[in-house]
Amino acid sequence: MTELAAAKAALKTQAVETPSWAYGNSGTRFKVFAQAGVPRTPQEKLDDAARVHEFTGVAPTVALHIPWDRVDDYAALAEYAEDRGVRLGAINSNTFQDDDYRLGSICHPDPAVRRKAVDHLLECVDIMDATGSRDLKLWFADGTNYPGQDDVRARQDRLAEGLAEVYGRLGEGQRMLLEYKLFEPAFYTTDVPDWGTAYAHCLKLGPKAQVVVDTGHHAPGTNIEFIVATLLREGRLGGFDFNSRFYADDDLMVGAADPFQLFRIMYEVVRGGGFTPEVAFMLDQCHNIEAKIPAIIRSVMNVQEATAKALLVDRSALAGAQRAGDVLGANAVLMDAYNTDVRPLLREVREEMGLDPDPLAAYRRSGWAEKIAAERVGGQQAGWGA
Ligand code: PSV
Ligand code: MN
Repeated sequence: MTELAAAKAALKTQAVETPSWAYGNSGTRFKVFAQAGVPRTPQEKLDDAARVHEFTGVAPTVALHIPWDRVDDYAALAEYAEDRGVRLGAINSNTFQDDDYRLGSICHPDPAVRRKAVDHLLECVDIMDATGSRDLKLWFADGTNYPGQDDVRARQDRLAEGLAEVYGRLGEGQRMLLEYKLFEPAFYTTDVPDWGTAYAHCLKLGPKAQVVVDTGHHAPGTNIEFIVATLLREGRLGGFDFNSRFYADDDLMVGAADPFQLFRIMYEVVRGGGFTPEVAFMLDQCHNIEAKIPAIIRSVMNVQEATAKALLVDRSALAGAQRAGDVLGANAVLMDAYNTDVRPLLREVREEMGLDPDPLAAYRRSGWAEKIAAERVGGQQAGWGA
């Protein structure tokens, strides 16, 4: 197989998971802007996600967020998804929206609050049993705002204890993905602020505990691809929450702020053998001012473009230049791949998959946006936090 054919074959196997919350209304702490046609139910979110998969061919699963996507019958929801050609993906827990969590959840000083948080996580594993989901995604808003507010070491002990209980509940083939975030909502200390802390906890827990890299959760200037390379090397990269940031946790479309960074990350993924189903490629985005479904399609396409460029890196030429200490030559190999216009290649890939080569145009022509705007009238629109 030529290198191009191999790249095409790999691109056809790509899977990008879309987040249920990206289909709902979102905003900032200043304003949530409502949009016409936004889903009112988890089922309607799945209807929209099915369109993204229909037009891109590479978005077969949808992440749920509990309690935002709470339903009475999760097995029925999984069936609903399958009837529409998609599947339910990671279950995202939420231990940040109750008044009880003012001082934290799993790290809270009060054991009763910790119990409540861990019970929620255990409930999420029950949901995974019903949906057939493999991954439990854990992000904790836990931390402190003021020096001295709590014992930061004791908080680590509480975290370890809670995580161990949930780990013990994981079934065959299930995993927990521990997500880190530098700051926010806590402003002084965060209990899982970085990949090192997440990795240390995962290492103690065992192989079913993996680190998830949310691209928006780093300090400016952080070399994320190095973190990716390291976690892959250690067998602990469970997945990504893709999005873009200019300033902090902006949750903009992946590849919008820094497509070169996304390429560098995807190159390390490919280089490190991470382009497999063992690594979950998820979006974690909020489309506050732009139309949601086209923005999600655009995001999936941005991931495809970065992946295609990463797959096109001439690895043997690169290795040769690196061995020879040819600094400029090695850099040129990487830049050649990055500067390749892969859009014609991806159009071909889509045509070979029986898809329209232009997913955004195909979506626009489908009339789905007009249909949902006309039909989804009344009821409570889904929104961040609802
Ligand atoms: C936290 O900022 C986070 O990235 C976590 O993944 C949450 O589950 C998600 O955002 C909620 O949008
Ligand atoms: Mn995230």
